[in-house]
Amino acid sequence: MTTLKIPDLGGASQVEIIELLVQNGDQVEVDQPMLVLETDKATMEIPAETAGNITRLLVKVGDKVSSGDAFAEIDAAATTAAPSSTAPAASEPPHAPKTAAASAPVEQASAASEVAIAVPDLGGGSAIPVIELLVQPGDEISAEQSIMVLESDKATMEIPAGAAGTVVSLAVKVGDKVSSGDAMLVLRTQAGATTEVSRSVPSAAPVSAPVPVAVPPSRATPPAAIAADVAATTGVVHAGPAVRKLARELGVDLSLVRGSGRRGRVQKEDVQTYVKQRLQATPAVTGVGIPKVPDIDFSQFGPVRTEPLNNVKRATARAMTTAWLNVPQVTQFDQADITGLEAYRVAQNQRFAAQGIKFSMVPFVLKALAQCLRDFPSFNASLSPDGESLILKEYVHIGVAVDTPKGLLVPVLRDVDKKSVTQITQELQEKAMRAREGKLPLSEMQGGCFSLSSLGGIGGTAFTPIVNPPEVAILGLSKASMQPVWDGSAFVPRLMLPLSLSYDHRVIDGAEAARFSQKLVAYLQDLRDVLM
Ligand code: CAO
Repeated sequence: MTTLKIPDLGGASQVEIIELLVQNGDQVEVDQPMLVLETDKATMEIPAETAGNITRLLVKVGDKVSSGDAFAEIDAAATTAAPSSTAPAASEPPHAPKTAAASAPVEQASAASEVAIAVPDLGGGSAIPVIELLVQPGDEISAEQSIMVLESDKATMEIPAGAAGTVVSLAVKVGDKVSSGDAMLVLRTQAGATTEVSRSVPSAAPVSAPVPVAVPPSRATPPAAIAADVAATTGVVHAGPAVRKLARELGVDLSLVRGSGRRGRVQKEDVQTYVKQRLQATPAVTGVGIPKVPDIDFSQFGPVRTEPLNNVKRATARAMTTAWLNVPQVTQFDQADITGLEAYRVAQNQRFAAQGIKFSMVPFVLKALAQCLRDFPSFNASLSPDGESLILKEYVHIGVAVDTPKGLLVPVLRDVDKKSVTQITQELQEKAMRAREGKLPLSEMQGGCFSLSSLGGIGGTAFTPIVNPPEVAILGLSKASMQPVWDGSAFVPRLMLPLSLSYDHRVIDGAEAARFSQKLVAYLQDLRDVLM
């Protein structure tokens, strides 16, 4: 029976056990990590010095241990594994980490107070990867504040600044491998401050050696206070090397994982739970995502020039991409016989000519549309962000697409159902004019329940307007034209207005859309129903 003892911890004592990596009855190999200890600034794994069967663990999570404390009894005879030639005998003191009280190499940048701070003595470890940076240029830091986290195969350690001041620049980035003496950062120290930084530094065991890294020595400022400061300002994650390795393998950002260990420490199970939750929350995806449009140098085919898109066009591009990717949409086409309505419109234009009011077909369509939105509340609605419910709106605000020199703008006409055709006409003309002059504030383009896009003044027989989410439908108008329509006994000339109704098929069924469209056709054929 061999008693395993905590090796030399480089002067630290009463270091907390935060994880047990083995249990009674486990067969362990030489160098296999058995415990994880953590101080405020360093995490270390305590490896088995002897292979064998664990007969009794003498410690539990939360216990505090010092060098020489017994932590397990092991039956070395119970293993067939030959002891590693590199492992020290159980009776021998383990390869102990060193704690160096070193004068960190510091280059004096100039007579000014900027100094280059170097990586301190790492106790023999070299080319150790930087896994986290804890400060950034502009940060005011104290001498004890940790600058970065290094992680070797066996330990994670935070490297303190060693001098107080303002971070001018960092000489390292995540992924770099650093050794003692490498430049770490440039610091602007206060005038008169010493440019040679003496400090105690954390020392580390050689990366390959099965020994813990040493704990950084005590500092003038209570370490707990420093750690709390750093955590509060940088969101430092507390996790052992094994957990960090697992997170890296799974591509998990540890800062997003909720730690269930003491002081929020992230455990292996937390990473596994996080991954499970993410997989459950992510809908099944097929295919390989959105393929990229090829990046082609068009100048190889002939002369080209590049013009930057203005803000309006860029915003439209973003909105259309969002709509296209999020909304499964269908377009329902229809035609409304507006022969009677057109005659009425012409008559009203003559009647109101003296007042300078000129009606186009759009305000009549808006009036009929507002009534349809009252009749079919699911068209006057939005899907909740989680897609689980429909938010039905008690108001009828309609956005009208306006073609402006800068691009497409959509002023919103409020309470269209409560306004007369004359009011709608005047408001639309006024808003369209301000939109074209670039004087329409954002507030007047918000709050729409439904959109109308009229290309009737330009031409075309039909088009497929794109739903403007979170709205669930949009109506497109094309150019009205005289068509021969069969009245039951003969073809008669009728003025037909093409309607294109695009809708979000997650919310609206095809039959519902056809009924909506037919109702609109009916209202436009006889607007008296709307007025009543
Ligand atoms: N059928 C036949 N003629 C039509 C018509 C239709 N559906 N719609 C409009 N017209 C006629 C008008 O009566 C007017 O004729 P007159 O000058 O002889 O009276 C002429 O076309 C021009 O109308 P207009 O476009 O100036 O005015 P409007 O009220 O019809 O439309 C507005 C207002 C703001 C919708 C429109 O000016 C506009 O900007 N349309 C473009 C919208 C757009 O770009 N949509 C695409 C968005 S991407 O989906």
